[in-house]
Amino acid sequence: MGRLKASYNWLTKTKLGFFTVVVVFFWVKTYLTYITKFNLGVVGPMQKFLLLINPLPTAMLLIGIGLFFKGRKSYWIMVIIDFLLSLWLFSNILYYREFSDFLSTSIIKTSGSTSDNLGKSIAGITKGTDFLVFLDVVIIVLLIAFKVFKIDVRRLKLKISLLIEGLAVVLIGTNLTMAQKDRPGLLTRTFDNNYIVKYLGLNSFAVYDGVKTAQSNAIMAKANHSDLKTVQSYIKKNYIAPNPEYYGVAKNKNVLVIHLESFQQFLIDYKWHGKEVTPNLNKLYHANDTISFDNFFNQVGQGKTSDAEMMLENSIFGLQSGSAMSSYGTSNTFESAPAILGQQAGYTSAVMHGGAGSFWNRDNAYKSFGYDYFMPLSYYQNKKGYYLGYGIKDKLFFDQSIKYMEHLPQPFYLKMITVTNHYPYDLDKKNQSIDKTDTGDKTVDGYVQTAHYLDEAIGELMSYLKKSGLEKNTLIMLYGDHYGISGNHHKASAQLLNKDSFNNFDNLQFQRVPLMFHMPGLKGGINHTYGGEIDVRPTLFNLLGINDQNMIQFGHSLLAKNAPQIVAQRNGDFITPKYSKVEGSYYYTKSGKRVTHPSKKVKAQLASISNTVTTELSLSDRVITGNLLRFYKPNGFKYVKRKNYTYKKADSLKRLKKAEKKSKNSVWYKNGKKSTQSDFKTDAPELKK
Ligand code: GP9
Ligand code: MN
Repeated sequence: MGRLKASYNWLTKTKLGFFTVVVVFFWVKTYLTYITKFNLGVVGPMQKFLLLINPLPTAMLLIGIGLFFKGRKSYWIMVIIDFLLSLWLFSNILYYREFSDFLSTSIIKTSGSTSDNLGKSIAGITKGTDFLVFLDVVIIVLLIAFKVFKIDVRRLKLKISLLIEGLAVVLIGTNLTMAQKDRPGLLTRTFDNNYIVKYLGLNSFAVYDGVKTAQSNAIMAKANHSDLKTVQSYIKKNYIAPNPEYYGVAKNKNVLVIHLESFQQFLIDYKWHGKEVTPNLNKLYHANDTISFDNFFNQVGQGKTSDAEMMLENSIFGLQSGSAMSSYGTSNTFESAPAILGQQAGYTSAVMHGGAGSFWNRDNAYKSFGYDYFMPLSYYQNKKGYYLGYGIKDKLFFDQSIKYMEHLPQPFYLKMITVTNHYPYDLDKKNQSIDKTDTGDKTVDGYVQTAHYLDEAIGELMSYLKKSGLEKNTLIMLYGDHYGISGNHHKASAQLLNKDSFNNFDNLQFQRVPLMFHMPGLKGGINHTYGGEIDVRPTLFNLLGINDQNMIQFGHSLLAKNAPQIVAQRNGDFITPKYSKVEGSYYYTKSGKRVTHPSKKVKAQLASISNTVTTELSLSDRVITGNLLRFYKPNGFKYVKRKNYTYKKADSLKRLKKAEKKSKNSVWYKNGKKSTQSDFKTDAPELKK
């Protein structure tokens, strides 16, 4: 009894006791908010533990500021900080409800009060329970007012205040270390704000985001018109005209971009236990009306998928570290494929993806790119067993995408991002229909299984496109975004390729991914031109007959007879038909032999290629980090206004309906206003009754 009383007295009569109450209340409520208001996808004991503890250190640190003051002031400062933190929590609850993402500095700065209609709809989206985040503040104020808390006017020893703040800092460090261990690259790779909140908490996210924004703003502020001029003159000098034979052969066709997750070129025609791993893609690859590239490389850096997307939509490289789409997708000006196609040729643009909209900042970056519609996971039914890794399984994803695809006004530019063939390649039994490989490397052996699954899903989609008649007026582009088997699996890679050894040179060659353009009547064949993701947009525009001569872009049409065929890697390595550079050493691309005693001439040649590569990478970086496109409006191009875009499901679908009515040419419309859903046949076990 005495102990209890003593504790009660300590809590109510001392400043440290008061601090403890405020912090613990804040901690508990933040945790409850995490689990009831956000959808952070917490899995495993480590993530659960970090989610539980992460509100504590920053609460201690920030509310602890009050400890440095004397008398009543000290109490009120703690209460005010507590209130401000709660207000931040509250704002994030509302923002999250609309956008499944957290408030960031660039959102606040670029949205102002009108865009995203956030201001207008606040009343509409607020729920009564949201206000509970203020409950503890109210209680604490009342307890002070009714003198349950006795103000302890003594000044706390500086040593103690410092000790508490120091402890908070140590806890933040520990939290960070544990988080980085569970998720390497958490802060550098910038995949998803949800991840940072999940691991480090809402307040740490705010600080992290603020610091990052301040750093990039400083660089951006220094950039000016003359930087743009430098880039522009380089691009002009190196311009390569598209291939006239192919120019506009797909004019006004729909463009269906199929993103083959983690799909490497070696899988094409690959057999395991006598069975083709990807029969449907193989058929497409060899079809007479498919242009297939067999020396096409991914060029991604840490931003993986998002770097691929950045290059494909903009013909601008990702960054040396982090993801350009995450770090600059919200704030920068872009002149991207969907905007150009929309403005120059009346295309309706959309992305469909069975994963979280916030991943790689897609929900914001797509607006900057000018995508009319973005259908992420929230547009899809996600029943038990549907989801694997980063999104719902590909067959289920395609099946559920038909009902959106068939309503798009034509011509459309639609990107479908698959996700099942993603590390760790761990497909459920029911969906496995080919044996695992037997290298003994756990992270490698499932790869053929998920790739096979993806291929089956593509087969189902292709049948739909044929049946519904869509194939006839659609240019289908398929590409692999990046490696599936990383450079840490040399032994297993050698086994898969039936080679005696596998070195860094082999690994560079292993970065080949598919690129195919398929359209009935297209003059196809296997094209051996060397190229990379940076070249996709100019190649696509070549086929579509879109003039991109005045665009800031670093790639060239791979159909051009005089394509430069220098494929840069993000780290400065490169591949050309003759030479490859791997971690500073040169090799002959065909034989894989080291270039040991280069003649003067060869030396000069190698230096010149290296120079081209580093120049292009650094000019591209300047475009992104200096936000240089804000200084350049190509003739006839209208800047994209982010605030004109919303991807909220109800609004978007309403808008789509209106657009469809106006265009009268969607697939649904042309099918006598009947759905083509039944043309999609799937053997997905999840849908079997
Ligand atoms: C998630 C998916 C995966 O939405 O695109 O991205 P990745 O890990 O491949 O970069
Ligand atoms: Mn990817």
